[in-house]
Amino acid sequence: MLRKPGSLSAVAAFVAALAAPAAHAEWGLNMTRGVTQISRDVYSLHMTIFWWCVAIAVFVFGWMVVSLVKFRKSKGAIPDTAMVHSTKAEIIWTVIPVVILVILAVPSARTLIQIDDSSKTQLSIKVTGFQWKWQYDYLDKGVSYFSTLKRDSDAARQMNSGIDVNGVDNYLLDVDNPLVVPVGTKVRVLITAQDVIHAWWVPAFAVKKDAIPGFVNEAWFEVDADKTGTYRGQCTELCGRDHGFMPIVVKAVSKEDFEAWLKAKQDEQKQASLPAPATAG
Ligand SMILES: [Cu+2]
Repeated sequence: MLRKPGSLSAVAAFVAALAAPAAHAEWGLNMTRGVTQISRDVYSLHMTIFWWCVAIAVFVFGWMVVSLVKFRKSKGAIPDTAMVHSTKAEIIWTVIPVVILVILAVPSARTLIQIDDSSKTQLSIKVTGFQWKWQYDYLDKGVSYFSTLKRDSDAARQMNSGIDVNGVDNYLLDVDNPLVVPVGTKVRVLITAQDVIHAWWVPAFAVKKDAIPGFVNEAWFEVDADKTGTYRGQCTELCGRDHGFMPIVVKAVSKEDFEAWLKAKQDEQKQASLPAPATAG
């Protein structure tokens, strides 16, 4: 027996995971459905195209297998030398794929246009990638800060640290200062870098953009009004030694909570920029 024990159950689990949408999040086999309209559009596009591919594969391989079995040599099949060219067949196998491509191109183009439409944004944040951290700059709000891998993760990742990483919450996926955004608000992110190329990626928002020194790339997202929560991402452009240690954490909060947070942050940063009080003596 060549088959490894359990391989059948692995196949069954794989099929079950494909069939049950709820399993996707846990298994991470499929795309994230996300918490923005764009991310859901991207997901449904992905699924539509996936099922078209499945149908095409079933048809093409089905036809192939049937032909192989039905017209095999042992059954006395003789190669057809007369029909080496058929204009009719060529037209059919050209027109059908063209029609399928057009059917898929229309919703794809519509979504692409939406992804690029960063008009009427209500809040702009400049995101700058560094080796190996992120800087968030709330434009015209006077708030700017760095977001770095959280201390406990950083300590645990050190060679021979002796710390069990399983005991660290959100190991390598947590930061000291997360990006805070309001839900139900169209947020524009202007993405750039200071040293090498990084990429800012938050799967739940379907946002993934290169951060390139000297360039400003634009993206936007609007978290559903009822989807407050913490969303995580990572740098997705190999940017050097600590590429794996510059995660992204976005906290989506209610508009009121965001205003309160922004106010507190503005006061804190104003305070920090004041000259130090003269010491007595
Ligand atoms: Cu990076």
